[in-house]
Amino acid sequence: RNGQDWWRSAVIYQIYPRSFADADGDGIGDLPGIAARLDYVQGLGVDAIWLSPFYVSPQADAGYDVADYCDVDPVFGTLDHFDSLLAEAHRRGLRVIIDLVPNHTSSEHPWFAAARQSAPGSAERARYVFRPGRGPAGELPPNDWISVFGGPAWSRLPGDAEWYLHLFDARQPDLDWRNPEVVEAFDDVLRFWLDRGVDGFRVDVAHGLIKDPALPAWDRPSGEIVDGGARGPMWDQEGVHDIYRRWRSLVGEYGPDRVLVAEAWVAPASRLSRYVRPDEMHQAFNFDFLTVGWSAERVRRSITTTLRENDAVGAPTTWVLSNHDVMRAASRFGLADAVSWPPAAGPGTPPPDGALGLRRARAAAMLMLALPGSAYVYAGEELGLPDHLALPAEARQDPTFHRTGGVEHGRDGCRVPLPWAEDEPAYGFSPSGASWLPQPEEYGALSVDRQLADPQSTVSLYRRCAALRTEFALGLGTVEWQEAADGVVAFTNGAVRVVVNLGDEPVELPAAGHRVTSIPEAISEGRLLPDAAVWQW
Ligand code: TEU
Repeated sequence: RNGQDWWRSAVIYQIYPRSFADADGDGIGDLPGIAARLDYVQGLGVDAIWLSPFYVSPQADAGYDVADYCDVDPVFGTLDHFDSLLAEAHRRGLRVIIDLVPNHTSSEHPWFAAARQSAPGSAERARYVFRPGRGPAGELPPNDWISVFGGPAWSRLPGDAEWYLHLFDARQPDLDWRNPEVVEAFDDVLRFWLDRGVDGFRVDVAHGLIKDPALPAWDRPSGEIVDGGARGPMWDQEGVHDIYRRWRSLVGEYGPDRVLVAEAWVAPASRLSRYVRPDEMHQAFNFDFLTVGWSAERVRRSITTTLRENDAVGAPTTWVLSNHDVMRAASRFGLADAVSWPPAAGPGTPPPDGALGLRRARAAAMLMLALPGSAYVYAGEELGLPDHLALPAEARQDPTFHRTGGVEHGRDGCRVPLPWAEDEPAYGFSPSGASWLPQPEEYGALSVDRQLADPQSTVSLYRRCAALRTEFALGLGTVEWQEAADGVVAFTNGAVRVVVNLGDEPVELPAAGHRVTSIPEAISEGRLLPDAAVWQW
């Protein structure tokens, strides 16, 4: 596990600090809470953790609005807490990747405070994208760009002549990455954390840092997904690659084991693979896999294409089934069409079939963990948690919900604090019983203590598969497709045959010595039931 290129086959566990475990009782998870649960994480058999932002932040976007890149928000702890979490993780053989949010700062970052007080044309404003408005009195935004979170991508400070760009919330002003001062400041941020010993960075909105300098009209075809395919003059511009080449060489100074992971909503796969050319990032999230839904044909195509495009540049493929931005798999796969986009539909969407969703989520996890490359598991997925779909509006905090006036129900449902102990207040999330979002009652029966004691539970399945994945070196293997009925995905990876039934009919299985199934009753009379998966060897 400590060899070079550990990341090529790693299982990486995403921890959302607010929601993982609370040590100090304020109802918000923190770094000491994570440190106290590392035995559990290690027991899952994962290779690394990725921590979502814990930096100083007013929390307008749950920490993706950073006011100080080189310190810990008091809500999460201190730098000392970070250092001891890192040391404890490393002692257990777990690597630690942290989030880097370079596209925008918080509006409370000292740079923005300075820009606010400075005149148009000043060096303080040149770190951001300030422009005069259109219309006789500049009362219209500079162009038609809209924010990923809804509404215009431009706001004006009270009484100000200029507008500033924000691809996300108005409290997340975009930086101007053509400004060398910005570039150099981030070199220091990377070094600050690399010097402390982190194993890498997950780069937020990696496709957005450079905008077409002319800021041309977007002319977005109506109905087009805002950032899913990432077309438009603010996404996937050529200049971003210069930044990643620079970072690759900076990170390389610290040895071959430190990695960069791109969060880039870029399609098609051939375009995304440009982020993982040998002198750029090590990995990019494969959101195609996340958005194909429950269709054997689309799943096969996604696997084939992404493996091919990543092989072409020598990068490992990644597999992502969930994260803190999308509906949890156990709910998503239970939606009527099981299509996972849009990821967080609004109140009008018919509720998912929870039992079906969980069955499919377990099968999908077995599919993902059987594939070569690197797999990302969002904390709570290993418990088969559903989204909290019934959160009351007043509890919801995600700007997506508020900026769309509730048209999108936002991402709070997948961010509800984890249940650790069925019989404790807040299901063991916090010693005080507090929880920043209310937990649904069904989380009790899904709590960690109960699942660890049950060999048939979802967490037991994850642990078993992660161990077998290591034993059979599946992460470094190759996919050989097998002849299969309609609706069925079947392949071998080394000694292991993998069959996933995404169709409506049971399918015949060849006999084999050993097997793991996604649910205990997956196989009946030698046939694999719909919505089930098996590994045989
Ligand atoms: O998300 C980037 C992004 O493009 C998201 O808008 C994503 O497409 C969407 O959430 C899918 O529903 C990153 C972070 O993961 C997200 O939590 C932040 O809100 C966002 O950047 C801004 O920093």
